[in-house]
Amino acid sequence: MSSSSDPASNFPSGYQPARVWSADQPSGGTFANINRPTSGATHEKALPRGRHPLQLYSLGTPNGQKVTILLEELLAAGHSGAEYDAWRIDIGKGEQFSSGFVAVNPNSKIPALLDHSIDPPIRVFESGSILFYLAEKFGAFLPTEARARTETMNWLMWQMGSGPYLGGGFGHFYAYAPMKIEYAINRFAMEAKRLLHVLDTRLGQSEYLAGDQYTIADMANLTWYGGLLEGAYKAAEFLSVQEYRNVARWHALVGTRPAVLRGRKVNTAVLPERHEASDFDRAAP
Ligand SMILES: N[C@@H](CCC(=O)N[C@@H](CS)C(=O)NCC(=O)O)C(=O)O
Repeated sequence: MSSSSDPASNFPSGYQPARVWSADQPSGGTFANINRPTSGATHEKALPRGRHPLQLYSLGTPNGQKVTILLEELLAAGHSGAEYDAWRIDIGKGEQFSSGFVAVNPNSKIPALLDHSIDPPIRVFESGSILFYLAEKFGAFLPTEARARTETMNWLMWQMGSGPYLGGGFGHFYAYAPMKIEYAINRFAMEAKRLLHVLDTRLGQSEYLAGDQYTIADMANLTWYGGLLEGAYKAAEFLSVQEYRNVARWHALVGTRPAVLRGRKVNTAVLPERHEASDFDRAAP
């Protein structure tokens, strides 16, 4: 007899899960064709290398933009050692599964960074780890005083933990999934709005997330939550994003910084690769 706690009790008609899942089950939808249930390289290919010590392998998505925002902010603040080459990794074509990329990030996701200023080079993966690494390396956008530093890391880790609910949960089921599932959309819309409210409440207490200083925590959160205000997943009306006044204030403050605007262009269609500051002059508007 089935019960509400029995997972077999409520499947759509015609669908009975196999006793043991296998990868040939149809899933469809955006990104389905590049997914596998295993990790590792699918093909041999070395990564390109430019002339700067920092080599970034990325794409202009919210996770990628966090890093290029920080690099542009570092350069704007006079840290010339933050010059970088940003190579575009086309995740739709499976470039994250090349042997070169996997050696830098065994998780096959952008962004990934190689720092050649140290021999042998240091690899850095996970966008939060890259932000922390660069902020520490250059002593910028990460306060040294314990309370502000910890608050920065709190909000950075909060973003890293909540991002998958926003993107992989809400964004996936609302915008990308090939069939719209009411239960999934309601579950993750609830969570997306709860997260927006957490952010809005915090930004009602201080100018920036960590207090009175602009930090890597703002950069990490801007591309995701600012992105929602800008219409990510075409969900601004659905989530009533205009309700979050403090988020809107912060978005206007941080999102219009020249370095932020530059960083958000890198590895997108308007500027597929970035090797020099002058590349922005040639970027499509
Ligand atoms: N937790 C990771 C997530 C990175 C991530 O999900 N990257 C996506 C693009 S935003 C990706 O590379 N997807 C390719 C794939 O799933 O194969 C981070 O913050 O760096």
